[in-house]
Amino acid sequence: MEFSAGEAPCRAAARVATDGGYHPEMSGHAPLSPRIRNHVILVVLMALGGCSRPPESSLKELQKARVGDLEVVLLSPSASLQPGPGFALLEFRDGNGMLVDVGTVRVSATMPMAGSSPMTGGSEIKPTPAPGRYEVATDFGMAGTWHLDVEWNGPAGRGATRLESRVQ
Ligand SMILES: [Cu+2]
Repeated sequence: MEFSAGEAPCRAAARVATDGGYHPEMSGHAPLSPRIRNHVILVVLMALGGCSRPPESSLKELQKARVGDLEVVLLSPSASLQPGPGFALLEFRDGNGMLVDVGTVRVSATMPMAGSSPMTGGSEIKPTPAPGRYEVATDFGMAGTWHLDVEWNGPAGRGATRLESRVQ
């Protein structure tokens, strides 16, 4: 949420767009493809809603889970997932932090509700040109702790894990 003093939010947004919004220290990772970068820019611009909210200067790692040799990482343009339609990235990495192609991935988003069946959220997943990196179109109906159940099946074998993430 930080941009330097005196820098107008709209200018900061332009800077995010130019940078592609990725941690420079995440070397060893393929940079976001132009298509995904545009998607991120679009989402950031939509999220700004006429530059009323400050942009994030990078994607944040929200959650990680280790399954065998694989690390499953949830990333977001903002410090947390947010209610309503949104955007996140899911990455599968090896022990050196390099992306790993895991083939077909499925994600389901549910929220346990006291006294009733779980609430279901949107979590449409699409592969990106970088094998091992997936974009997730999220849609959470309410704030709270959501479960993202992730399953994969492909070159790295078959596996599953659950990421618990705070939507706020
Ligand atoms: Cu709920």
